[in-house]
Amino acid sequence: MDIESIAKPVTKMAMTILEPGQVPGAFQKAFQLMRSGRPGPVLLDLPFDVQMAEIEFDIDAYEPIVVEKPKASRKQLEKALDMLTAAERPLIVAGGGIINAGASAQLVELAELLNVPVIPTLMGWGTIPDDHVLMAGMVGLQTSHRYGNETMLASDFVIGIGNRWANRHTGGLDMYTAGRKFVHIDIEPTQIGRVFSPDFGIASDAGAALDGLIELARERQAAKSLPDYSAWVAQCTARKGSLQRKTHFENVPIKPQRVYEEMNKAFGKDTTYVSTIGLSQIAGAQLLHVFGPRKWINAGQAGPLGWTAPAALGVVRGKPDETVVALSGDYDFQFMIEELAVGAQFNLPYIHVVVNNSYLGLIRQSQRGFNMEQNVSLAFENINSPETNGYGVDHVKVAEGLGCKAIRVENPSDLPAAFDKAKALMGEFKVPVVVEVILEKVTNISMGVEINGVNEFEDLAERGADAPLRSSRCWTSKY
Ligand SMILES: Cc1ncc(C[n+]2csc(CCOP(=O)(O)OP(=O)(O)O)c2C)c(N)n1
Ligand SMILES: [Mg+2]
Repeated sequence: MDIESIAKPVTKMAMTILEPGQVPGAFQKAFQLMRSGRPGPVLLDLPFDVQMAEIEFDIDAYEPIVVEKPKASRKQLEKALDMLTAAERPLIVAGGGIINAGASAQLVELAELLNVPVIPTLMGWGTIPDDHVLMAGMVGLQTSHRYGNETMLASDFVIGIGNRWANRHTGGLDMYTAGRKFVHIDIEPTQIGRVFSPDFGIASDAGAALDGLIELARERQAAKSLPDYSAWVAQCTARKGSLQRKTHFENVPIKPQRVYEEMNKAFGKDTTYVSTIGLSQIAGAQLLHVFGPRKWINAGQAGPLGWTAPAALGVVRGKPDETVVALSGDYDFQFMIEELAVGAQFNLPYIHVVVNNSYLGLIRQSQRGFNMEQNVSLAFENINSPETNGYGVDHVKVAEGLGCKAIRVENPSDLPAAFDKAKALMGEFKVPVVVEVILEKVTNISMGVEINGVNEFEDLAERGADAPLRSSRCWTSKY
């Protein structure tokens, strides 16, 4: 099988090593490539005869090839900062490159020095904590906040750092770019100008750029030459206070918005969420709160169904002392459900919230208007598990059969007790604990095709009690 050709489009390098003498060099190259620029996988295929061959190799004399990271120069950063400070309503778009660079603290420091609001992307979520006064909301067509989109539309300048202007962040480019100037900083030079031409682009590691910008901002602060953005920040904060979605629904079957409200209540700021795709990814990003880098582990726009469970196991392994909460739709969960047994076998405890709408909900929503809903239902009459009540697979039985613990919730008022019990079970049995929430089957989650045209299908928050777990510091007296 020609695995090299199969893997090429989804790796940074794919190579079948045919000569044993090429092994050291191929590994040397592979390690350098996977770590340079935007990190990513490489594939080395070792045929059996190459695996078994003996070669001359002196490990003591081996040197890895240095991973070079481009660094913005002072001159470039001066220009970027001049452009920012010439603006009246600037924003920083913070991408996942900042997390990769381990530079979230510098991002917050720069934002505070300049007093400029920050829009994290889906992959940059957590670079600035959700309850920080300068966290201005996420922007986009799906995983975004109402206040984030309004703030982007009100801005006149954007500096993007470690981001890629993904189409679900920008929506239509005319709407996204009209009336504002852009600076783009990314580690990968070919990303600059790929989506639209910025007014100024810099190829740089996000951490190096932030360090340089902080130095300049400090100098200008000392010289009292930084503009005062407090009025603009106050406008952004007011939008954050007034443009919320309602979460406090009491319906049975449960509305998804309520699940996220209860999750925000049940899980502390140290929680790491893991999510992949579907309406749960979208609604989760709209309504959950994330308070630090690497606390939102997400497949971004790739969205490979089934990723959540194995990814969560990896996160538990990587962060053994932290609370890990995975979030899946019913189909995402079923895709790799057998991985739960790995968690049971190796004592990898986490809570897996399964929001079961008995539908491929995102697909159903996208097919509205085509009368195709019957093709995407996951429900069946499970006559041997009548308690599933038309919702198909008995996830509680399957999870228990795989050595895990599981709880089913059908009433929103039972959610707090279920999350408490899940935490206790996780502590006692050291296995994955599934909390299956039976949702209403048909829900449409906010989305649209332009950032000024996101459709809201549910009621919006009109008073504080409608959205009691909004980012508290930023909820103004309007309600
Ligand atoms: C491997 C794979 N196949 C197909 C898709 C397309 N897809 C995206 S969301 C979705 C439905 C997901 O259903 P579920 O996990 O129940 O989530 P819901 O939208 O109902 O919350 C599908 C089929 C995908 N992202 N990945
Ligand atoms: Mg579903």
